[in-house]
Amino acid sequence: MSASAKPAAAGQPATDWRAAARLVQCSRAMDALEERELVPAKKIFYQFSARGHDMAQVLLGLELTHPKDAVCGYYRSRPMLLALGVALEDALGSAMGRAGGYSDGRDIGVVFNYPNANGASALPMCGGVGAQYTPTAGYAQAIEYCKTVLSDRAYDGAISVVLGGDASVATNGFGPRLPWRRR
Ligand SMILES: Cc1ncc(C[n+]2csc(CCOP(=O)(O)OP(=O)(O)O)c2C)c(N)n1
Repeated sequence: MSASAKPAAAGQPATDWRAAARLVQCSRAMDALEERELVPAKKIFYQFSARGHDMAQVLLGLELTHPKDAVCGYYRSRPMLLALGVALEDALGSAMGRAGGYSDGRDIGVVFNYPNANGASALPMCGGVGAQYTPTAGYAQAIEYCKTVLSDRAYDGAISVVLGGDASVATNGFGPRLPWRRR
């Protein structure tokens, strides 16, 4: 079962508020289930609630309708991944270290890698705070390269999106990208 119900890709689609509400409620229900039952039962070892981040991520994720769009997030980015089309059982299975997650139980469950043949992808994430900015800048450069050097029209209009906490902008992963630090 997928929690996603994307609006039509053509033109400028209106927000599908029913899909958005369902995704936000799914995200909150998963956080609550983990916090109240799965962490106390030691069936999950890492829980990073996305509560309060969920609505903005879902609305942003539903807008990423270009097949070459990509987003890199961090450990609170599950609502975005649900909006991109990740199945609920995969999202939960990953956190529980079960088969069916992104790496069949070989990741820590809260960071994602979602190559999406049907729409926007999630670039590989990691738990290092600030590590998401460099791959996102690299993907933006790749979009520009494909458009201007390779003349690949498939990348016209594609964007590269990053999510991060406020403290992450103090890390070296973010800092070198600031223009006044470029020398
Ligand atoms: C490079 C690095 N340093 C420290 C940590 C430990 N750590 C995990 S979460 C966190 C706080 C990050 O705060 P912020 O970026 O504001 O995100 P928030 O969790 O508040 O949404 C820290 C320091 C880490 N994961 N990676």
